[in-house]
Amino acid sequence: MRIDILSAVPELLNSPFEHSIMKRAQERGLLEIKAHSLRKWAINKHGQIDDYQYGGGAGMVMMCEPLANAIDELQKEHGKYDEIIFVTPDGKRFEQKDANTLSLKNNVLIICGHYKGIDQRIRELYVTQEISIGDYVLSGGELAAAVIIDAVGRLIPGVLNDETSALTDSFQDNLLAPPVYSRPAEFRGMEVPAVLLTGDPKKVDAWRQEQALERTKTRRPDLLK
Ligand code: 6GU
Repeated sequence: MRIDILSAVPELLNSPFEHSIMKRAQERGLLEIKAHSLRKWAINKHGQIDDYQYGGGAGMVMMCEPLANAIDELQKEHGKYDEIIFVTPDGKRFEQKDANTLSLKNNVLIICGHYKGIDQRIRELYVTQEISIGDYVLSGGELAAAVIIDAVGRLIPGVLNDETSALTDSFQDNLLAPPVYSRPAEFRGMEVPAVLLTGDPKKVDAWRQEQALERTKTRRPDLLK
């Protein structure tokens, strides 16, 4: 999977993909991530990519031409994108099932907005999905893009070593994950639940299922509807 990102501040995306699972995904050739500075397509030598909004009001808008020229050039170079995603707090809220769907695509572009967002005509002409990562406002789309790429990247087949581990994540079956324990068996007087020490996989599975259900009931009853 190839993911291009268009951003006014691509430096914000320097480190999130250079460690751990995202690093491994790229090393294995399963994921290619490239952040592009929108300033490369600025309308003048001052690097301008934003302008005042028609109708007045506070906040700048990211202009049509830099975005359109960037997208056209990138599509000429890498082929037509399967999805062109604009990350924005007024988009559809991102969920695990969206990560699952996106992990099957080959070629995706993510546009990060800043200021008051991007010119509406770019949204209508190019964007195929508008995604928000939650009901709060970030100062730009870059951290949201990093969240989406991390959630999607780890689902690409071959990225996780233990293929089953994505299947037991919270949300994959609309349940939160159960508690987990590691050594020692007793810590500050607190013991690991005895069932986990039985070596009986059926009992362990049943306990985990019950714990997952219990957690979901108390913390996220909305998931059970
Ligand atoms: Cl995608 N962008 C920004 N700027 N803020 C957000 C968001 C996105 N999702 C939630 N808040």
